[in-house]
Amino acid sequence: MITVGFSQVGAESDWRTANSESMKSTFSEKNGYKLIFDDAQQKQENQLTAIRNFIQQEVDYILLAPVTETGWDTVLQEAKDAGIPVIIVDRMVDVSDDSLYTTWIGTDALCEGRKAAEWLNGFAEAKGIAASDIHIADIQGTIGSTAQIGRTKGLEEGVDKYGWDLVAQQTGEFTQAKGQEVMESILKQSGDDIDVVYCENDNEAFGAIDAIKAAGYEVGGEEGQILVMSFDTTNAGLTDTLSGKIICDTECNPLHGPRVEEIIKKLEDGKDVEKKAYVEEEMFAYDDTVKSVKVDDKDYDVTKITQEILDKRAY
Ligand code: GZL
Ligand code: ZN
Repeated sequence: MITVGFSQVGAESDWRTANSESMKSTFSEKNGYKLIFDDAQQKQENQLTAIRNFIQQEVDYILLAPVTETGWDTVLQEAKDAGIPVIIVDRMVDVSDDSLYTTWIGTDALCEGRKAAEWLNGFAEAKGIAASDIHIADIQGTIGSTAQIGRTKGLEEGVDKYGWDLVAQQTGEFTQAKGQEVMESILKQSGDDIDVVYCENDNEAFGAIDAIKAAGYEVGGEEGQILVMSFDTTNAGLTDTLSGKIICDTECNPLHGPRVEEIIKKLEDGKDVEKKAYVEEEMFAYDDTVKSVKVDDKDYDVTKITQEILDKRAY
């Protein structure tokens, strides 16, 4: 029986729930694992406590989904001194010595942000919308998390490259409630002048859409409507993309359970594993105005979402 301690960020989003279910169904007793699952409610101090508990319990592996990138060196040194391999899942840690963790498996948030910015440029060009007419509100994720850092950077590069106007930038902490609250305050400050809301995950988008409609505006791709962009492509997010409430949703795949198990099996067999493993990701949109985007000389298809695609998805 392999004992695995998993320190997870918290149940802030549909994405996080899908990730947790993937980890729990993979590291089940019938699969030969004892999983100790700790939910940190988005607080780093709870993760530090959980990791120290895992060390006390002498687990075989520590899985860490870090809420933010910094502040892990000390506790990871304690795990290393205890001879317990640490696998970083989803977001990245920023540590002085990368021997403090065995490997990282996750998604490329900067690429996701760049894809979304290229989609917006393609959409604006196709619709003949001048860059100077694009006023954007960025509802950021948890500040200091890899997803927020990469998605924000991707947008800001687009703002610089295409001359858009970044009107507001505020964290929605990846939750629906905070996303709604932030959207309400941004609309109060500059409602008539918001053309695009760049939500750094689906749950923020759900909240932002409620706030936009409550303020009397419409969401969608038509003239005078507010474009709501999002990330995660959860089932609820793609359902909103099918109706056009979300105009484009960039995938961030949460199903890391089987990938982490594959790494553990290799480690159990004494095999080497890659230090980093990125997961392939797609992009979906309400319509086919933009059919593909180019990021770092690589082309990514943009798929117009349909009910049958939605019905077939794993999450
Ligand atoms: C992304 C992940 C983010 C999701 C959010 O890799 O860390 O955290 O985008 C989730 O939905 O809460
Ligand atoms: Zn405008």
